[in-house]
Amino acid sequence: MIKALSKKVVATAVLAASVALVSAQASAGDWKGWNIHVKDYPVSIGMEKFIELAAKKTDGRVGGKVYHGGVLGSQSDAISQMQLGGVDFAEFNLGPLGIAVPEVNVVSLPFIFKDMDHMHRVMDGAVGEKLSAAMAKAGIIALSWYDSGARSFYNNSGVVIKTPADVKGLKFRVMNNELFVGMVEALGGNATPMAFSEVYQSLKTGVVDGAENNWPSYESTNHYDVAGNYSGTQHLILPECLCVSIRAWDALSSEDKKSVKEAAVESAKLQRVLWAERSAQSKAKVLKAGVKYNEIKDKSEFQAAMAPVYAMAVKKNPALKELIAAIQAVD
Ligand code: GTR
Repeated sequence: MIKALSKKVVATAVLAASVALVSAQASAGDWKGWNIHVKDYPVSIGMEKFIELAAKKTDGRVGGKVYHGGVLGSQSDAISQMQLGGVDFAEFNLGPLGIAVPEVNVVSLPFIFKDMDHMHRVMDGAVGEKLSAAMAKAGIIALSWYDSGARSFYNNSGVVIKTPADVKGLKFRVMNNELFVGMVEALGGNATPMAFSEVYQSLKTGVVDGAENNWPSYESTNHYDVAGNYSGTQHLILPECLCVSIRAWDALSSEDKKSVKEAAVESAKLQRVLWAERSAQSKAKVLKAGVKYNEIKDKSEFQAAMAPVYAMAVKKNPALKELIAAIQAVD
């Protein structure tokens, strides 16, 4: 009896707390935006543009603030926060998002995209729509796709990576997703998932020998200062998304939804232009600072080594098979 009563008391308290949480949520004019990047990064400028346009197009019914530089936590924290209602909009890399939305893992398969243009065609087409639908089921509404270039390995051990054999024995930081651990292991290296904010220190103190990222992130985080060998493996071309929480989205009228979507698409157009510019600038800056860069023209050995990663992904989630075929069918 006492047990039953206390259960009821707990249930009532939980209900009260969640009602309080819901009512404490931001109104549409006061959205909280999560961003991992520094303020002058293409993603950051795109997000500012998005919220500015959204306000303009909805006569101020939608508005908010972008918190740059990861001050609201890591991407993994922000995904949970978005699902719980603590974050209203965000710009996520689809790599770590695969943990919350398994279908999204298809874009984290190394070399799945031929190049940036191919990735754009896929994401702006039917596969992009399927991934959006899967994300919506997880409480995350993808409004537009942002660029993040191609990721390559860099290290602080003076190793010039030309073939998979060169990766052997090196320890790399990867983003939070077991597929990325599998990717490095398939090349004979070791991998440690770690938050973005911890990578600089880990490279500096030798906790890891290297990491992998695109030119702008390699430059904006100063990783190039502590890991000066950059090898152009270009193993991952990961799209990013500008997203809003389903709670924030559902609270909008259909007219405002249309305006917010338009704002997001316009901001993505700007972000893609800024991305291309920043990539060239970042590359030039790090090369000038003394980074040793080697291009890898023939990537076929790296591609071939990825077969176990594809096998692992499909074994875990057979639905990926169809999505892989759909991506490969896009010219
Ligand atoms: C960047 C990406 C971030 C984050 C980061 C990382 O290129 O834009 O969202 O994923 O890489 O390596 O953690």
